[in-house]
Amino acid sequence: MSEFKNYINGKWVPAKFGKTFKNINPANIEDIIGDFAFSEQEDVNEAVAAAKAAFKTWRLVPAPKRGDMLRKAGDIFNRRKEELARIMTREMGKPVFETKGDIQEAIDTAYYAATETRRLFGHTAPSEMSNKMNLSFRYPVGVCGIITAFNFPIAVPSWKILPALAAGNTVVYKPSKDAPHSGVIFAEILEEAGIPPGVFNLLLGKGSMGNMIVEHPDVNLIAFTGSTDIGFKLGEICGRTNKKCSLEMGGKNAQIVMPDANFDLAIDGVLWGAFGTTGQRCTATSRLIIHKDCYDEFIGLLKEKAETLRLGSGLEESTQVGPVVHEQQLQTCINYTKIGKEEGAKLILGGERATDGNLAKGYFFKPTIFIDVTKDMRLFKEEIFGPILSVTKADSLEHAIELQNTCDFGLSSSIYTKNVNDAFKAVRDIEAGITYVNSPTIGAEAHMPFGGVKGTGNGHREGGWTVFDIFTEWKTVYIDFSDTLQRAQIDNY
Ligand code: UN1
Repeated sequence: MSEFKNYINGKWVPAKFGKTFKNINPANIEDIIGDFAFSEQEDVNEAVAAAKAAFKTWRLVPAPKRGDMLRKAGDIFNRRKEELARIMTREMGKPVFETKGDIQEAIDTAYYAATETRRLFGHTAPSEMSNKMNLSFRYPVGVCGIITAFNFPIAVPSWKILPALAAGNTVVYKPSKDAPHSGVIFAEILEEAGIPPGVFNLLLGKGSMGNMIVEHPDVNLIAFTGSTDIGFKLGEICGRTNKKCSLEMGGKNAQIVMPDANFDLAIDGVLWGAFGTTGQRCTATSRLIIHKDCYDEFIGLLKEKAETLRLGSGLEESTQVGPVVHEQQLQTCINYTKIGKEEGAKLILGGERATDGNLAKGYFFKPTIFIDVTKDMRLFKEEIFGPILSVTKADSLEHAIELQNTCDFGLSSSIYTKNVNDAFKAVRDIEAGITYVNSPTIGAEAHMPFGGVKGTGNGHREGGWTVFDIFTEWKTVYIDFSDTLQRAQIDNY
């Protein structure tokens, strides 16, 4: 049995009390991936102390030199892409073509962050007074606690860890308990890229250990991706302890289809959006809002194509949809199917566990479509994080946008139409951090801001240039070379 350790202060170490936990392949629960360190408070203390000590020197390494290491990390991700994709698929389920895309996002992020180390622009501005200069620059926050989910086990951590390091912070990273092997590979790659001991530390373990990181007084910043429930709890701790905190949480993303849309394109879009990653994306299309003039026709075509989706182990070439991540998630899908039926929505596809042949060995749930879902139903409102799509009828574009906005979340959104006026109205009026026109709700690119409004986020954006607003503080500098005391707002007016 393989054993996987923590990476603290440049060394691979077991959890202090020697405890471990097992992780299994969700496509075949007889396939045990290994024993992973089960970290507790002592391990957290050690990792945070290492990160705190390393910050003293790492912050002074010239940013472009830090960038050189990140570029190298990007090269290693690229070199290990095939091998790593299979490791990720084995532990979290999505097909290999998707895990390769996940790694590509990390490669893009690494190269982008490396380049930003030569920019990280500040601002200069005129002074109110003579012989005085005003400037401002970014500086690192300190020790960053980074906590992520299983569904993008390389991409999402890379969005946080790589810019954090680029900006001169040090990191304590807790990957999901359902994707710890990917976390181990992440650490291996940063080690090989030459990131010095203590600058990046990996702690494997379960959810409660995340709380210990957030509570630790020497952690200065928390960046979290995961459920809204947990995000809100971590946000409360950060409020109480006055930590900088960036939260990326749930979604209930809708795709709108107008009668003039290219239906083939819109169907491919919604199938990829709803059932890609088995619906386990915060950007997944979990609601489809169809204009009444094409409602019946579009549903007919959608069902026909959705029936052809191939379920299976993500390690098999032909698989389009993998398993859900664990038994609890399977149960959630079963429960929501029951809820949907009780609420009066009409089930037209799936709605049950898939057990044919080898599928019985894993947590497979059939791609599921409910139609005639109304805005008061739980199916319409709650994030399921599984392959369940709710379809709702809209009377007009305005009604479709209103339905899309009737939601506690605001991450991603999409509209399919050929009418440029309708597209721009949707872009303007949809309440979400991301709107796609004629493409699905998933597909964020590394160099653009990523994040959401309402219950999805707390005002931050990862990705692109905006991620540095999370991982840096501003220093404002006034330089007076007048040789006199110039009292601002007093002597000059
Ligand atoms: C997530 O679901 O947590 O746009 C991130 C996308 C991906 C990232 C999703 N590039 O769907």
